[in-house]
Amino acid sequence: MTLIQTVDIVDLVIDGAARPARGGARAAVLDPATGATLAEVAAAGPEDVDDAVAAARAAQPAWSRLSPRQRGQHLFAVAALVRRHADDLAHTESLDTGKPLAQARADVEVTAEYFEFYGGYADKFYGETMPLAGDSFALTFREPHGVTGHIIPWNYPLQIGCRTIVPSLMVGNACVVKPAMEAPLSITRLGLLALEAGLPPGVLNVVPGSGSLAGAHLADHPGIDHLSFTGGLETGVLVMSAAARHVRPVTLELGGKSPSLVFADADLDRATAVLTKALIQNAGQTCSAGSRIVAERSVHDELVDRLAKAFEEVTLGRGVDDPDMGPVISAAQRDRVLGYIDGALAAGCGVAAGGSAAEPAGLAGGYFVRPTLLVDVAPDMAVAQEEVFGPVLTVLRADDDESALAIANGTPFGLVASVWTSDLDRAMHLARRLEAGQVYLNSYGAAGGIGLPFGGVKKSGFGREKGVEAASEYTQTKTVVVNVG
Ligand code: TXE
Repeated sequence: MTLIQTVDIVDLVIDGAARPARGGARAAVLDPATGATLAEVAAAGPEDVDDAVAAARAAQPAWSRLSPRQRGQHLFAVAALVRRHADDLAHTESLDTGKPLAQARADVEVTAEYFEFYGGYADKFYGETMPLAGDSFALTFREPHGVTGHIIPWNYPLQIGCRTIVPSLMVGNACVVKPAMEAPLSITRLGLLALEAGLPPGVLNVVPGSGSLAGAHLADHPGIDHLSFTGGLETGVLVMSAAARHVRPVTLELGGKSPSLVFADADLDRATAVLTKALIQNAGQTCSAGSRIVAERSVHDELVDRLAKAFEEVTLGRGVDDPDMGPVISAAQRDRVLGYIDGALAAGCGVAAGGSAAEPAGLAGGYFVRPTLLVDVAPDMAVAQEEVFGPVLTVLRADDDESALAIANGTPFGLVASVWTSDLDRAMHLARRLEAGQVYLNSYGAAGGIGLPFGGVKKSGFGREKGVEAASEYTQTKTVVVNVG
């Protein structure tokens, strides 16, 4: 496998083979740092999705009849190949998404770890036995759904893709994966690597295609038994509506507006460094980005000064040159982000750093936005309520714990939150009352490690990914009652 240097041709991966779309459709994949074409990728139409679902249905029974240990060994084999091709995969991910190479390398490391984590867990995922009256008892089996559909976004194709694909494979499902057309390259390569590692044909099919065509067809497909979706709120509602027509379970991860509560007794050096990273990681295009700060009034100005200084020092550039921050994914996303900034300014917010598009030297065609710090933000403004999905951090003031909590919980979302204080009682009280799937105390992690259950409350979605919990998400429990009397 060679590094992508020039325009590459990328095919669909269906039933163990790479092939063009049946209708021959292709779409250009752009380098977000330059606007130049990176690759021509096959664009799956409904008939290709049908093929992928049929291949998965045919392959799934034999895959599920392997012993858990055998499936685990397959996953370890994929992990080894991912590690062997780590440089290439990271380079591809960085080019395709625009993210700094160091972040792409971390994504590839996590990708390998997903295969290792679930490879190791495969033969340790048990059902239960329950004593009943007399000599009777019951036992539970954790059975795979069958064929699972995975609609994944462009911000972390490998990481988010594998977060859903690998536990599903582990328990014996076969997968049909629909990557986003903005960044389909790494996950398509992963599909080929999995075959090279010996995964049986049809067990993992990858069909990049447009959301409205391939995505919608997959979401509404009668041959899918479970759907996992990570993306925007409106699209998530469409996907869930399609699933409802088939009475089919879904796992939805729909982003957030994750708050960080910073109190006067916090370690501001640490908070500034970590919260800057929590925002600029992947140019703010992270579902769990720390995109809102709720600062205690007495520490607000000092925190803003520190953050503004840190933001001004952030280097922008092409991902593969490993700056602090790369471009956003597309011209449309840049315009959406700038639109939020303009709207905030019109509503009376101030700008403490950034506030505009950027043009790093030699990258005139790229989609860059300077890290932006918005102050004097009211809790009900759009920029404080909606997911901007770009490098924009809003800072709000709070008078005390209760008002900080009310602001933090006062959006439709609830994915991640953090609390910065040296008072452990306060930290734990707030952790219990924050409406979020994950809470970090004096730290912040974009979803944390693989072992930590991850997912949202409220409109951030439902279902838990990662950790041992994800295995339950991809199985159904069958209870068998035995009367031996
Ligand atoms: O997302 P979409 P978009 C949020 C973020 C961003 C906004 C819009 O706020 O600004 O969504 O981004 C597929 N049926 N997140 O438009 O459309 C699509 O092809 C089935 C948060 O890119 O949700 C892609 O594979 N599928 C987020 C996937 O859905 C459809 C990550 C996500 O794209 C479809 C990305 C349809 N009708 C965006 N339409 C996170 N939670 O990390 C599109 N898709």
